[in-house]
Amino acid sequence: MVTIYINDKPYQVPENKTVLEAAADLGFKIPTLCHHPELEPIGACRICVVEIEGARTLQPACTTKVADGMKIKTNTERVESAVKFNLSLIMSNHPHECMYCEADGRCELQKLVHMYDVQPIFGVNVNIEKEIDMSSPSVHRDLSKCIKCQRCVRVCSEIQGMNIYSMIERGYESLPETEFGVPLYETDCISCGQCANLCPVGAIYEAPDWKKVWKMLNSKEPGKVYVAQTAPSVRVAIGEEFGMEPGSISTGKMVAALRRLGFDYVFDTNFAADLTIMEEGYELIGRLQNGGKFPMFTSCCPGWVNEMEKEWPELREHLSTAKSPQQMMSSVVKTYFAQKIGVKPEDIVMVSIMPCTAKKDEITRPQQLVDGIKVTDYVITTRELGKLIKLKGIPFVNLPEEQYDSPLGTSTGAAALFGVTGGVMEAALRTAYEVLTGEKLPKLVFESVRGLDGVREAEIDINGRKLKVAIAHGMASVKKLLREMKEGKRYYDFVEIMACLGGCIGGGGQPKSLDPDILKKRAQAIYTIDELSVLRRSHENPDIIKLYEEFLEKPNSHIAHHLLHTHYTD
Ligand code: HC1
Ligand code: SF4
Repeated sequence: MVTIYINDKPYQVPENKTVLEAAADLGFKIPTLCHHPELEPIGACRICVVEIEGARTLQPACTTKVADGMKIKTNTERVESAVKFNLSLIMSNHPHECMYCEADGRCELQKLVHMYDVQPIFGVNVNIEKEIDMSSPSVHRDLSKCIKCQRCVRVCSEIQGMNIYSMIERGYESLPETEFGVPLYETDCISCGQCANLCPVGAIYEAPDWKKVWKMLNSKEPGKVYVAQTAPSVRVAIGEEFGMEPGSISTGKMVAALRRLGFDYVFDTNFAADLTIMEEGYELIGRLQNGGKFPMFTSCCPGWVNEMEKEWPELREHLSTAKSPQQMMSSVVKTYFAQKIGVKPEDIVMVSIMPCTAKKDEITRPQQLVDGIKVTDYVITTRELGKLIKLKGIPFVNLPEEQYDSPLGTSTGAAALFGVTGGVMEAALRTAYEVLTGEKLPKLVFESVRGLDGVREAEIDINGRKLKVAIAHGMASVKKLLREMKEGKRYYDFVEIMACLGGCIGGGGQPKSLDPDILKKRAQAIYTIDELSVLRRSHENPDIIKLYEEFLEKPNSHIAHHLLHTHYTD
């Protein structure tokens, strides 16, 4: 520990901390813009400057380490006028289009400008003619709004290991660009949306499909049936859009809000996660009993599927052929459910609410069509749903709790786990173990697959066969694991991959957050949903059992393959 002085008062702090971290731990709020708790600090924006006794110039708190006896001032006039000056420099290079910007209301620059009452003293000098890159169905880029914080560059390289952007030009001309400036969709981008999630302004954002959904719900066509489905991790994050505590479980309010937005039916993607476990679990069981490609990889994360096709084509036959729960749900809705309510598949409009931008990309894949029909019509992110609810003036926090519609609304605790890294594995193991042994699991929770380490592994004994499993999340960790497997340093039977840190709870479409514990809080909420569930094994879901009896016959049947499985391309 060392002693530092903040605004003349002494404090004991750990010696390896930065001034920003130490101050935050002590409750001092230092403003930041380029800083993000997930990323290495670079001190680019100079918004977090503080006075340090003995230093000639103001120092950025994010890159300055504490030292014994250091005297720091965070609240002097000199500091405040430097912050204002730096903000007005940024403002002079940023369009003042807040009212119709995608980031309106959640823009970190907008908040700071308001807080410091900054005026545009240098005028506005922006080339707003810059073309917006809308090549990707997932992520759009309007670089006229870029404030050069480099968060997109850093998250894409440090956390995702993708290196899609690098800074070109210098000073105020500098911009995060793709190699040779090609449109994003022509690069190796996997559509994870992490760059959009960490962008503090509206320079990178999810493709705004909320506009289409808004228009559609405001002019509903007679004879059409409007259906929504909600992914496992949306319910533990959507509350943040309305100021609720991170980790709040808002399932019932979210269902109620979707009905008030105009959806005729609200179904639970978790139901389809149980269905995925049946299809993928039986695929694993089949490979174990009859032989097949090992290791087997999960296939529900579309960012991972994109990465596999682009960089690891030799693994194509190792991926489960099971479609993602999103696509299984939509396939079942436009066949089984359409028949039940007596409407044609083309008269159902299916909207998915997902924490993920790559889900927008997934639905454009030709091999996801069922009998020539696109099963999911629109994907909107958690943030976009928040926007729609606000636009409609729905009082989210005070809504009553409502239930999902039946029969595609029942789900188990195993399905809930899909929303967090390790969850698909845990859900699959619960079913694989009990089906293969014919016995109940002595302990339902697999502690060894839980946690937030980038790569985790476990060994599970099933009927004397030691099943070796691994879990990886955050594409940089995933790539490391795959490289080591390729070099023969690691061997597994079954591997779960999620492109984003934390799994879907950390998806690119989730509410933006600067809380360093955000993933832990959302993960805990997911585990709580599992613990509170009456049913905790996918194969015990009564509506899934009924679906097989009435329609799908059995897991991996011919019809199940037709509707619920896919293939991958080169
Ligand atoms: Fe996910 Fe999935 S868990 S991919 O992370 O398998 O997006 O939440 O919906 O499809 O169920 C995302 C989350 C989600 C699918 C499921
Ligand atoms: Fe990188 Fe993901 Fe952004 Fe693509 S979407 S540029 S892979 S962070």
